Amino acid sequence: MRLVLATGNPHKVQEIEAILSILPLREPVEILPVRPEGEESHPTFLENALEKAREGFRKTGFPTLAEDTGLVVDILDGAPGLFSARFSGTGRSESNIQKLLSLLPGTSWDLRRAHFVCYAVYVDGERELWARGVVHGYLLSEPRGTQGFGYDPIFLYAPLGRTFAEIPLAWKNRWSHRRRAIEHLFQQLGWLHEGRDLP
Ligand code: ITT
Repeated sequence: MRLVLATGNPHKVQEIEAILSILPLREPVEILPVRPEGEESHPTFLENALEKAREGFRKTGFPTLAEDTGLVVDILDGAPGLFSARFSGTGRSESNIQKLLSLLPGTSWDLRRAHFVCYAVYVDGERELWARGVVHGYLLSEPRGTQGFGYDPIFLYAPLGRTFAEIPLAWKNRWSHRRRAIEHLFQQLGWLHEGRDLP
């Protein structure tokens, strides 16, 4: 089956292809990336994801998957949140990270709680379905690791004691917000064999 993926972010394409390769799909899914043109100006992640998915379906006529993701920091009232991509105004991850670190008020772990949230949406002209995935962690005071993208180098996944940039993609995909959202979405669609142990 062909599934359009409405995103302009090549890292997401790579991650989602890898996630699909580990899910117990009833039939193979071929990803077709299409770049959305909308502004992501809605007040919620869900509405932003919905707009991207609807646009992908409108342009291609194929069932479309889109997702909107953000890093949510409790002590900063949820920032960078919806503004995760353009937090520093440059669009560069290094600058976004530096701005975020400069805003953190202290070093205690309690002040450094954060989570990634991902809303994944599926649109096919008849159905519009969505699912949410979350992963909790802590922000380090300096980036560590070279894998992943975006805020991964400062996002410490506590059970491993490593950042998402210090582990292989296959590991990130076991626990990530994106994996959880997509797996739940595909369960709703009935695309997964049930009852199998997943990696
Ligand atoms: P599309 O909207 O075209 O899909 P985007 O890069 O604008 O791509 P989002 O708005 O969903 O995607 O994501 C906002 C930013 O959040 C993104 O640019 C990254 O900096 C960061 N981000 C998203 N997913 C991430 C992940 O898994 N790990 C680290 N940072 C992530």
